[in-house]
Amino acid sequence: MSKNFYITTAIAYANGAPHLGHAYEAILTDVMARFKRLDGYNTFFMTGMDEHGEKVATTAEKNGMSPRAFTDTIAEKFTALDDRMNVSYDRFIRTTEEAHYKASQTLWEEIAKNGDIYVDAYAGWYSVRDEAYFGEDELTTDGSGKKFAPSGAEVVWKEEPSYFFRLSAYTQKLLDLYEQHPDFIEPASRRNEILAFVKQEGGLKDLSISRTTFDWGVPVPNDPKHVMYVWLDALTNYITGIGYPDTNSENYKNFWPADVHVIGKDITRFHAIYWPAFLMAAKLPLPKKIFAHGFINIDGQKMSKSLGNVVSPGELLDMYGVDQTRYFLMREIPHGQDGNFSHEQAVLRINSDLANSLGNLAQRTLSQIAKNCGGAVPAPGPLTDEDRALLESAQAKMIESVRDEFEKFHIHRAIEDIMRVAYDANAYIDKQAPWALKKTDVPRMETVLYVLAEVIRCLAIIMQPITPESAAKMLDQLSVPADARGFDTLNAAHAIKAGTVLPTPTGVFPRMATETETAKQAN
Ligand code: ME8
Repeated sequence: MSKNFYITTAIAYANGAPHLGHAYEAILTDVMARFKRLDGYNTFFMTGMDEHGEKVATTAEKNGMSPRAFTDTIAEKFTALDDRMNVSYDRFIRTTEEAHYKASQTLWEEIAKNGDIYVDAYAGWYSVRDEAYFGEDELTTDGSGKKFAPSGAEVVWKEEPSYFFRLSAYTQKLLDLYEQHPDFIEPASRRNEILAFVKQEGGLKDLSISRTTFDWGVPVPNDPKHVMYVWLDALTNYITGIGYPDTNSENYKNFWPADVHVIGKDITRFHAIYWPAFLMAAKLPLPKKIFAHGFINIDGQKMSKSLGNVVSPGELLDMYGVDQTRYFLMREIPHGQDGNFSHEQAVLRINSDLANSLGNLAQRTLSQIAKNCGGAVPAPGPLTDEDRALLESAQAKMIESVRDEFEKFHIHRAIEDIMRVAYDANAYIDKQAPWALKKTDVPRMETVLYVLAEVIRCLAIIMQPITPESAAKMLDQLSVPADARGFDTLNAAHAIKAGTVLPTPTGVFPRMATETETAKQAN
């Protein structure tokens, strides 16, 4: 039986071009999806666009376009960026798809059947930027009479007829869920926030789930004056994309419940409270985990249009390259915490880890094999303890610790484990000095180069999720067949074979000039 794995990103609002936060989330999710695929899982990775709601409708109007024509232009930007970043999604869902209307309306009807929807009138505060309702006690004022949501967005008073979801009935059920599945919300800091919110005095309040003052949304079944609250429709994307309401479809049976929804910390409440409550009401299984990543700051400051420090993903990809950008974001942003982007730090990491450590190791080893072993992997002689220790650390051992770290979304730690092997291999090559052995002990030189070729094979295989293109190049240079690149080959039984003919090596990870070097060149 194959093991299945279903992972999603949040679906981005179609109200502007993708920013670095979107790029980070797509890459993080892609790295995990690729890891699982290589680890033998039948994986489904979904990402997409959240196209309805007041925020999108207003932005489209400002641009003089119909919402649909406007969101088409935005969806194109997101898919182009994903494709450029090698984000290997299986499905890019758009909430304007016909199938999604059907799924959202069916989910609504199921919830209604359970008696959890009623009609009333909403009177309260709403933040269009967050597309969220807030209680008076959650707001702040600045003295001018304006009120603000915790995100800093201004709230407006809304009064309109509305359908409500009986969220209050799920307070205890949600608390039970968090208790029975302590890792349902990760990291723990986010879990604690949610617990505090659900445990608030009086429990959860019922949620307004329809709007009547605009029409850019999924019509409410049998009452088309109302469109669904955008979050109800948006969250449903996670089941639309795998075939809901056809619960007998192949994808639905394989992939629901999802293994993990990867989201940013600002939208934890919607995923950890509303989404499981809607699913409970519709009597559907719940996702296994909500992983909330942190935010990216620029040079220590929050990225914001008003601060003028918004870094576009395109700029980074142009400047550093795709794999380098992926590597840097995964290496620098610790599990679930905010991370910082700085140009200095990016260049430092790219040079020290990718160029000087991995790239240089491959270049030194492969050029010596080309020059001194006739371009074919040499045959090893008897192994020393040092040879064996290095080989073992790169073969079965490395994947074990890296897998453990991935399970916990500790990708920066997994990378540390991988880099440790690369540093050790560099120390080994320096100490063994195969270039000197060439004159004194050719069989030993061959053994050393063999050990290194095998260690590079393992490193390249395990780096595939993080730096897919460069890892593939390294594996091509070692003539590793395309069907022998899964994690099941990370062991001695699949070690590189002596006599394998290798193509002429070329550099994989170029070194970047630091700012001081660039400045010197300019003078
Ligand atoms: O919230 N750093 O869409 P969105 C890291 N449509 N991540 C960030 C970020 C930053 N600076 N800014 C935003 C929405 N994100 C809804 C989701 S899901 C059913 C509906 C993350 O375009 C954010 O946390 O505002 C979210 O996970 C994703 O980018 C899309 O944000």
